[in-house]
Amino acid sequence: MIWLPKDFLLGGATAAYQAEGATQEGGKGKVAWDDFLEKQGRFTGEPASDFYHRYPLDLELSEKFGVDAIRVSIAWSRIFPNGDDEKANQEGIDFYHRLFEECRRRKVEPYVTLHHFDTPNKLHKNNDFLNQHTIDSFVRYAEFCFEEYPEVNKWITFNEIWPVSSGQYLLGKFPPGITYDFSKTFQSQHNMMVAHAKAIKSFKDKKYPGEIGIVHSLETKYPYEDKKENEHAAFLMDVLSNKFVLDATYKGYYTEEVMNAVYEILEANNGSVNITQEDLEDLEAAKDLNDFLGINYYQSNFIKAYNGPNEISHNGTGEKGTSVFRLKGVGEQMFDMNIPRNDWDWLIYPDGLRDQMIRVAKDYPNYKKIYVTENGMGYKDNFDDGYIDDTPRIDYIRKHLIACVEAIEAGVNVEGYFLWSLMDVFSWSNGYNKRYGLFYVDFETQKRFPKKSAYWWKELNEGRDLTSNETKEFE
Ligand code: BGP
Repeated sequence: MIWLPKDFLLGGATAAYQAEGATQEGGKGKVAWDDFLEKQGRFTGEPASDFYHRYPLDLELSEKFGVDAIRVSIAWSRIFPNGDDEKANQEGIDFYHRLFEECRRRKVEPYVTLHHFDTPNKLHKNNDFLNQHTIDSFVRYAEFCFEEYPEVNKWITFNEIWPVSSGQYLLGKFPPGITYDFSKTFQSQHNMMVAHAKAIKSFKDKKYPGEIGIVHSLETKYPYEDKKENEHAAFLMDVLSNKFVLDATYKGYYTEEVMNAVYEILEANNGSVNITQEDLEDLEAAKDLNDFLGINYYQSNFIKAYNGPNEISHNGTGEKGTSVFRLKGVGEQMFDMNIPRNDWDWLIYPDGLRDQMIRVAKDYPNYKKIYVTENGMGYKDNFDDGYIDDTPRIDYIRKHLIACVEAIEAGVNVEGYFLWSLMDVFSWSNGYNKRYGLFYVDFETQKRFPKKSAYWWKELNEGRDLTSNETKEFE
């Protein structure tokens, strides 16, 4: 038998822009995504899951189906419409008080993120986190929220530094849509880490109640086949997307090994990064203040050495086999492996989650505790008159929870798991056909329908038994 520990938290995750909709309501300011998506013309952040109006329903479902906690994010531009306004927007402030009150009523603990991909448009247009003014404005906004919402016990500064920076400046799938700019990618990662460090320092100095942490997306990088050059490529990819931000979080500086890799990548791509003494002092002062680390984990990658031109083709449609990811002087991601993958070419590899957690605990012994803050399976659910059989998703979740149990057995302090996503939400680069939720959302009527996984989840939370293998494997 495989048992999930009794006090292991089982939560569901959402994010403001992906769930709330109501992008023009309640005095909300614009974010860069509004125009970016409009211009792309495929889908927009409307209506999303209309969480702005329907949060009581989603919290009622959470209570009913054994969801102990919910990740939500505050939309910065609901509080400060331009990001740096002198006066905060009362309607936005009140909305989150109502939301947290409803969480309390339903006994669902909110884990609240301050930045989930949605810098207010005015700051974004002025170079987003490449600009010192955005760092200062973020810290001011964070302090405002700490002061305003004492009812919140769990704070997260940033959701996923690397995907933001790479989405904006490497892949170009996030606004402003810039590609292959390694300087901006490293600089914005570093600057967001400085903003994080300043925010948690202030949180601790002013002795606000509760805990605070950060969420990183950590995909484990394995060498493709047992070759020396592939091992090095996997290491470079690991630094680029994992170790650079982990060092900043827990060491308070970048180790020589990491900086050598950073310079190697930058040299191959004619880039540079500016890390000042003052920045390093900020990182150093914050390195032991993280109460927890959130790990978002969806996939692992197998990396082959690569020195050709940069080439990324992002699969944003669910047409299996269309992904390409090759970075000059870094490596190439291999997709056609003997490992199951979803329609978006994400390799389903639960061992990678276990290995990643063990690595964090080993390399960063001051980590305190880990939550898996996102994990889940993008799937084209079949509605079938309201009977939604998402057996492959159940299998996916079960296997990743087993990976958590294995990490715990190996001595890692893992205290909870948040499924991405609580209900179906809008996906940044895929729109509305990539579903993740326990609850199916009919985006036209905004009705919710519990999927098979929701019933399984409820039973799991009550019984804590992960052994059941009645679920079928992925093809
Ligand atoms: C994470 C983000 C989430 C969510 C998830 C799934 O990187 O934190 O916001 O979008 O990925 O990604 P996608 O919607 O691209 O499938």
